[in-house]
Amino acid sequence: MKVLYSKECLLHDPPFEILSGEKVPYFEKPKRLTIIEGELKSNGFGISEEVDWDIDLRQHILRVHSVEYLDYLETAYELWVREGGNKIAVIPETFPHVNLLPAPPESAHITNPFARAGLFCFDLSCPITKETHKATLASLRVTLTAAKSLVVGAVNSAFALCRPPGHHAMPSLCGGYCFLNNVAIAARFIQNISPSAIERPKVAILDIDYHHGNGSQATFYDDPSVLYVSLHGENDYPYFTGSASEQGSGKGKGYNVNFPLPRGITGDNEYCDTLQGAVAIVRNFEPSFLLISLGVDTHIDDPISDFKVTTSGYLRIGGIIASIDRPTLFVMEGGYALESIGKNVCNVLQGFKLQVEHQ
Ligand code: Q9C
Ligand code: ZN
Repeated sequence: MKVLYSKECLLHDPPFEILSGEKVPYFEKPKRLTIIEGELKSNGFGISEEVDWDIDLRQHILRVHSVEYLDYLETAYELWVREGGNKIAVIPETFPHVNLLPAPPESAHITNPFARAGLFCFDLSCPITKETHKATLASLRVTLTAAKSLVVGAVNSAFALCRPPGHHAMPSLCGGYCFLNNVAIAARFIQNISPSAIERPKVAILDIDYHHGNGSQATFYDDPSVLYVSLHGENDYPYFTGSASEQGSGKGKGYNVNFPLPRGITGDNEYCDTLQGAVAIVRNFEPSFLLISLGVDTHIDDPISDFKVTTSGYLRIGGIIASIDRPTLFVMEGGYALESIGKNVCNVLQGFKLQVEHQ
């Protein structure tokens, strides 16, 4: 298991977010990463900070995100401050709600930085600070470096220890602490750098973050070459996606599978039973590569989520994922219980390793 990490991921550090109408300290903190790093180190995992500077991020980002959105992420902070916005961070104040509009907005013509803050974002959990984009690019570089080592066959499994996370980020929207969709970009990256012998290798994304990965789902909704399977809290954030009836469209019909699970009562046994079913679907797809959106916000102590998975439950979860038996890239997503986040992530990887050695 190769673990990739970059200190630049720590640069994104907004002081607050608005949660349930309250101004609270930002949950998606840099400390999450340093705690996990420490725990992995004390459990014998080697951690590499050798990111691959040859990877042209822009080219790969633009396979998933729009050029207008990338331009927004690059310039939002500067233009916002220049127009008198607060120096701490860009935070939207108006959203182009569908019922507010006579017609869809022509984003290229909307230049007011306050309007753009709402145009390219769907909630209040993505403040853009001066350093946000630098950290976002570092997070993606960590992910793609790890993906590359899988594709070239240097390793059979890797973990991208990175933040900000990605699975809520849409082609032209940030939201849910996410700016660039690391896993989605990695899926396209893998398909494009794989040796031409295998035409467009099939990639499966298994999303075990507590929240539905609306951005990953949207990116591949009509694409049968990328299977998206998610387990998540039913009717919880991001609220408008994640039902079992969302199964893909056109050629992609059947290649999007959602498992919403009940809030408040889903513990290790219920979770692992459903995960076994999800894993059977992934195996049946016969992907060349497996990407795991690894969130540990399913933990019983998570402050913003509502499942009851225990720290030892993550050992089982890792083992079940290993039974898919494909080259596997874990990419860090959510998880906000700081006292247990290190052990929880470590247990997924340990459970995976133990099962791999066993089979
Ligand atoms: N009551 C990830 O885990 N606020 N993002 C939700 C719920 C945003 C979570 C409020 C949560 C985003 C990557
Ligand atoms: Zn989450």
